[in-house]
Amino acid sequence: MAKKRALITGITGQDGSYLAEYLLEQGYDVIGMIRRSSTVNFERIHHIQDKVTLVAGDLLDEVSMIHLLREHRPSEVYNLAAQSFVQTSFSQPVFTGEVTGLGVTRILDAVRVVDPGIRFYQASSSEMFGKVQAVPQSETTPFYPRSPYGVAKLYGHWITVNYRESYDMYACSGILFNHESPRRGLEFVTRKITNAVARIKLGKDKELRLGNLDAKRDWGYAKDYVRAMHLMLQQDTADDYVVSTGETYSVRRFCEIAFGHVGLNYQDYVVIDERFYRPAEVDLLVGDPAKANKNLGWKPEVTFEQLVTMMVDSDLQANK
Ligand code: NAP
Ligand code: G4F
Repeated sequence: MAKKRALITGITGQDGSYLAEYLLEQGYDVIGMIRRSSTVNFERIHHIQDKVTLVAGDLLDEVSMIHLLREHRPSEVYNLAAQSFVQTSFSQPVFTGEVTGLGVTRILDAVRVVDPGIRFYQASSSEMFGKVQAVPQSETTPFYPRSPYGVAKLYGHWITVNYRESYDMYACSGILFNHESPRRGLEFVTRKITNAVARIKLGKDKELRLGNLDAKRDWGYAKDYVRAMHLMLQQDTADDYVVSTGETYSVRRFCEIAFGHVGLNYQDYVVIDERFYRPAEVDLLVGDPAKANKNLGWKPEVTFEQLVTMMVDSDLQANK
């Protein structure tokens, strides 16, 4: 049987790197789309760089994607690329709309033009639930985004549904709740905390400045979540799925466990800093993963506590 071939946009990101590893394990040819920059940023994929094909393209440029789809002919496309940091979306709302919102139309349309038979995954987000209209949130919960990022993701979600319904394309939207790992960017709160815990423990820093400690998130492990992305594209019919753990914890609780893991009390080190508050906050996210569980047979394997301690241990090693 011919090898399956997948294109991943955002392969240099946290999820892209785990998904590439997973698809290689499943026997896929993996094509990774990277955008041009003056320096390479392959830290997350350097260990698999010789096993994947990296090609230049940008979500801002539909022509680049038409060319690379024509040349590489993937059977599956995973659109993970985005301006993904919520805080930045408040200071760069138009750019975020261009990449995270309209970028989805550009790649979907490139797929439609080149081969509408290509299966398509869109990285949608629990940020779309924003000011939540129900607890827990499921595929039928109404959306109410609270940031330019959330609004852009909502556009990406609906355009994916629209292309599925208009052109009979196999296009899925995965509504993923927060997922973290030792490869998480340092600007996101989990990695910011675990990196600071390591540096404080090693005597390199004295304090950690954070914003809202009372925000609650449904945090899972990124490696578990990329399995769900792949499963969504292996079904008889395309559909949308919530992917989450079903548990929620505050940023404060994350701090407690992370500092506690190295024998410290977070209250001695965390300083509240207004700069890290957002103009509009998402107070509580907790997803209901029942549909993914039932239809895809998907379940997370790593618990919240295992996730926090894994990230602290990794940052202790990296900061030595
Ligand atoms: P990430 O680490 O921030 O990675 C984003 C990726 O997008 C990077 O590879 C980045 O490339 C690429 N990118 C940005 N702008 C681009 C452009 N104009 N053209 C091509 N590539 C571009 O994000 P992540 O955490 O892996 O998340 C993956 C996707 O899932 C994102 O769409 C995110 O919004 C969504 N999501 C994430 C979570 C989560 O908790 N992690 C939850 C729900 C949804 P560079 O390396 O060149 O910057
Ligand atoms: O780690 P965060 O920046 O993630 P956020 O905003 O939930 O977004 C992440 O998850 C989304 C899925 O729901 C993704 F779509 C998105 O791409 C991204 O991956 O912030 C989490 C919470 C927020 O409530 C924030 O206000 O932590 C709070 N927080 C408190 N102090 C902080 C800080 N967040 C950051 N980044 N930095 C702080 O100092």
